[in-house]
Amino acid sequence: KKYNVAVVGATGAVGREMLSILEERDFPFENLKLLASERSAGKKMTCKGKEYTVEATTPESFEGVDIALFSAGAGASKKFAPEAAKRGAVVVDNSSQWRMDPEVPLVVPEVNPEDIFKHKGIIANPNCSTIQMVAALKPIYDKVGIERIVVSTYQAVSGTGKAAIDELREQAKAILANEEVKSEVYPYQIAFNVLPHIDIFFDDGYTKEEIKMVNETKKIMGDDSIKVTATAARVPVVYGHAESVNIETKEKLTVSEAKELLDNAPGVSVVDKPEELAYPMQIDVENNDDVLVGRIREDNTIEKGLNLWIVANNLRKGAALNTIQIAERLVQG
Ligand code: A2P
Ligand code: 11C
Repeated sequence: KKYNVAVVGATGAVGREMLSILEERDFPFENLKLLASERSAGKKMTCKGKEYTVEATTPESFEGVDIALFSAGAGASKKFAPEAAKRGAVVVDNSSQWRMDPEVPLVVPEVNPEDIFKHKGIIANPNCSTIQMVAALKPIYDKVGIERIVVSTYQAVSGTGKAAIDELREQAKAILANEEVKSEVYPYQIAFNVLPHIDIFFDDGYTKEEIKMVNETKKIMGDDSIKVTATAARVPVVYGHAESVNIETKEKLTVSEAKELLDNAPGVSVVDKPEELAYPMQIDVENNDDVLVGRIREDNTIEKGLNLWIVANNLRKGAALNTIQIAERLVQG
């Protein structure tokens, strides 16, 4: 069977990756509809060698659509995902809009694939920094349990979107040319700088990105008792998020046991040979879909603890690929 697929936000940083991944993985689509805002209507884009014309998104865009892949921001998802679902499409939504809705499954296929089939028209794709962390921690959780997670992130500007990629490149050029630096996407210069700030601030001092990691981890793992605390930072990197993750496990897990578990985990690769200076880096995931884990060490300050360094491509495993993997499971039934 072949499906009528719509990509909402097709012109964006994640939408473009979605088109590449639909092509690379030969997703069984019959018709493909590329949707974006009115600004992009009429623009041409190609997928599997065929040219498509981008259309402005309206509720009627979803007539006859079987699967709608959304990555056009929370506002567009709020407005259009229910319209798509109402017309019989299954929405796989990459925005933060529906993730914590109790009616909406929040899925990482390596972690909780069974939740896909509980959907009522909308399935949510988690935040990129959550996806790579839970994909790596799930095998450890299943084996020895996890009491507490302390995570600090080093996130690429592509997580913000295309405008932020342009801003980083332009600022870097301006600085090297001794020209004036303009910051429009971020409140401060991002080139040659690090911002301990992703998404909006809440009254308690945490950012929304940090709280997404806390809440989404519990929901995906199906365990509210896991303690999670996060600090999210933006670094001047284009593709790939890195995370320093400290975990306290319920039972003891040695470094070699952890390496073996992770080596056998789907979608995860261990890159951890300090003697050869082999560790995961953001430059390694530009063309690698796996979640890379390295720097695996025992935390000697507690009885049962590990430190890990986790890196993945935020636009692919963190967004477009995970979304399409959900759609693949959905059509496999
Ligand atoms: P457009 O290119 O027409 O602005 P990014 O995350 O890279 O900034 O991309 C955001 C994507 O979401 C783009 O494809 C953008 O389209 C799309 N988009 C933004 N707002 C809307 C909206 N209200 N309805 C549909 N698509 C939207
Ligand atoms: C970032 N994690 O890197 C964000 C991007 O909740 O879908 C994704 C925001 C979200 O900026």
